[in-house]
Amino acid sequence: MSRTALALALATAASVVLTPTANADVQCPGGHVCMWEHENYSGDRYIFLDPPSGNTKYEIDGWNGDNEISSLHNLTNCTIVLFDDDNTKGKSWEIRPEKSEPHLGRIGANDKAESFETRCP
Ligand SMILES: [Ca+2]
Ligand SMILES: [Ca+2]
Ligand SMILES: [Ca+2]
Repeated sequence: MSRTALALALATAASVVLTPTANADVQCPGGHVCMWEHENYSGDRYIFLDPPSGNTKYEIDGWNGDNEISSLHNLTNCTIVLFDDDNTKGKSWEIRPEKSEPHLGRIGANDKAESFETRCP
């Protein structure tokens, strides 16, 4: 290996090390809304989406997420509104743009959400 190739290889290795290496299961890339089964973005990631502009309603699956969501990443410029019941009905909780909530219980919403709406510019 030439000196240049070695330097390049080392630089590549260094950049790989510097890249955030979060567990794939807890990943939520920029621009996405992610919701997890457990607190601190753990357990199953039931919701993973890149919401369009405007207001969009979503159903949380009855077997995979209803009354189970415990933490949420909102890496968007949208307000996320969680609803206690299906069809965006019932009590609601607002998550502001670029806000994440590792303990939805702090706003009284642990294991409550059954549907949600994204309100984007
Ligand atoms: Ca839960
Ligand atoms: Ca509920
Ligand atoms: Ca639901």
